[in-house]
Amino acid sequence: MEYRDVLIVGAGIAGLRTLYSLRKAGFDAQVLEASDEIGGVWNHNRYPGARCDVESFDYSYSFSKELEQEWVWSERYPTQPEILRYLNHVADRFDLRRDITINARVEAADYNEESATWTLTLHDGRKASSRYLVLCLGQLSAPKMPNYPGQDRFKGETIVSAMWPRREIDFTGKRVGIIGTGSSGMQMTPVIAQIAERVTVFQRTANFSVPAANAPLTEEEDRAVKADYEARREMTRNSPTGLGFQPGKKKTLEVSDEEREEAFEKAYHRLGFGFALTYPDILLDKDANRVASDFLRRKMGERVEDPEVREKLMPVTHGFGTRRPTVDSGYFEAFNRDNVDLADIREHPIEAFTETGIRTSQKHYPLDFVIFATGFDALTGALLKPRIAGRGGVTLKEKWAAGPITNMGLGTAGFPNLLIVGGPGSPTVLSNVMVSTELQVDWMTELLSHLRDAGVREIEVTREAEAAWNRHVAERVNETLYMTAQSFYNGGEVEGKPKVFMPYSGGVRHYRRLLEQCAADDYVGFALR
Ligand code: N01
Repeated sequence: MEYRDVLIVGAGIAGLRTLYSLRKAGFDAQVLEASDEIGGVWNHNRYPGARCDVESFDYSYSFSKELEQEWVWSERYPTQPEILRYLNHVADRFDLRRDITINARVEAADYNEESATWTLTLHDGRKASSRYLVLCLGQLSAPKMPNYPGQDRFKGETIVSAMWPRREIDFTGKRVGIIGTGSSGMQMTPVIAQIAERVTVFQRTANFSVPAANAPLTEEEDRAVKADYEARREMTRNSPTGLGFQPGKKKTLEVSDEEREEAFEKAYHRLGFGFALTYPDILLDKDANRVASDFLRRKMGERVEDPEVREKLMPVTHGFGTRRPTVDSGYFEAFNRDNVDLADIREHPIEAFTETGIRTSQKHYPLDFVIFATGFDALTGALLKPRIAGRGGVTLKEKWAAGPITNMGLGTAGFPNLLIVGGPGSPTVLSNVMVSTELQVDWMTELLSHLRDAGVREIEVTREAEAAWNRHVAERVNETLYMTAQSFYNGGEVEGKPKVFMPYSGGVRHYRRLLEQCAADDYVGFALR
C-alpha cells in the first residue's frame, strides 16, 4: 500500500469524519476498515429494535450545511438501518470511499523512531505506513461474551447482539433467551416479543430507563429545525452532554415536592437522557440522586402489571445515572405480555447451558435461540486488540496495564504521532458521541495542519501532561456519584480489568474550552519536534 500522510483505523462515525476533515485540509489520508462495510457499530449492531437514544437531528454530522438540509430523518430517534443508510450516504456524497480500504483488519502498528512513521500490518500480511496514525476504533465496539459451563453444547443458535448476522433471522414460533439488560437487551426485548413464541430475559442487574417518546418526525418539525439548525448545533456544543440540555438552576431538594414532581414528570415524558439534568445535582449528590431514582422506580413500576415481576425489574444496586441508563421503547410493557418471562439470575444464577436451553439454580428454560446482549470491553477493548508498539517497542497494552493514561483522551506518551478519537480520558461515552467526535476531529485537523505548516515531524504527549490529565479526570469524577457503582465506565464490566474511571466527566462544554486553550497555548502538553 502507498505511503500516506495519515492512516485512520476504523470507518465508523469518527473514521468517516476524520477522513473528510483531513482530506479537506489537504492531507493524503486513508481509512483501513476491518469489516466489508463501513459504519462501525451501526454496521455490526443489527439486532431487532436497534436504535439510537440520541435524537436524529443531534445524532448527525454538522460539517456540511448542504448535508444538514438534504437529509430527512424519519423518526425522532433513528433506527440502526436509517443511521447506516445515512453514513453510507455521507460516504458517497463526499466521495469518501476512494480512500477507504475495507476488509483490512489492522493487527499491529509499529512506530519507527528514526523515520517518525508508523507501519501497520494487516491480517493478511499487507503493510501500510504513514506519518500519523489516528485510531477511530470506537468506545463500545469490542463485544464481550459470557463463558457459562456447557455454552458450546447448546444445539440452538447463539447470537451476539453486537455481531448480528446479516441474514434474516426468523423468530416466529421460537423460544428466545436474551442475556443482558443494558440498552441492547432492553431495545430488542419488546421487538422480538412481538414475533417469538416465548422470550425469556435473563437479568443480572435491573437498569434505569426513561421512555423514548419516539414518534415519526413531521415535515413541520423538519422545517423548523432546518430553518435555524445552527442555533440547535450551538446549543448542543455548549451543553455538558452535547445533547442541548442545560442543567436546571435550582437543586433537587431546594424545591417543593410538588414543583419537583411536576418537573420530573415533564422531563420523564419528553427529554430522554435530559431527565438527568432536571436538576444540576442528580449525579453529584446522593440525596438528590435517591429522590430522582425513587421517582423513576415509581414510573417504571407503573408500566408493569405483575407485582412480582415489577419488583424484580426495579434497580436497587445503583443510583440512577451512575451506570448508563437507557431510553427505551416499550421495554417494561413487554413483561405484560403472556409470552415474556423474566429470569432473575442474580437470585437464581445460570448454572449451565444444556443442549436444549439454559439451566438456572431454579429451573431449566428450553430455548431455540440465545442472544448475548452482554455488552463490551468498553473504552480500551478495541484499542488494545491490535498490538500497538511505540517507542522502544513498548506496547499500549503494557503501558496501560494499570489503566489507560492519556492527555485529554487524544494521545499517550511514548506513542508519538498517534492520535485517538474518543479515547479514554475524553468525554465521549458520557456525551452525544457525534458532538464529542466532531469536536476532537476538528481539533486534530487544526493540530496536524499546524504541524505541517511549522515543519514539525513528530508530536508526542508529555508524561507530565498525561499524569496531570489523569489526576484531573479522577478529581472530576470524585465530585460525582459515578464511582458508587460498578460499570463499564470504571472497568466494572470485565473481570480483571483495572478499576479506574475512564471517561472525562467534566462535560463537553468544558472539554471544548480546554482543547481551545491547549491550542492557544501552542499545544501545551504535547512535545513538538
Ligand atoms: O451493554 P451493557 P449494551 N451474565 O454493558 C449483562 C451503547 N449502545 O450492549 O450489569 C449475565 O450496557 C450486564 O449485566 P451486569 C450504549 O452506550 C447504544 O446493552 O454486568 N449477564 C448488562 O445487563 C450502551 O450503554 C445504543 O450485571 C451479563 C448487560 O449484559 C452501551 O452501548 C444501543 C453477563 C450489558 O449491558 C452498552 O449497551 C445499544 C453475564 N456473564 C448500545 N455479562 C444506542 O441507542 C454481562 N451481562 C446509541
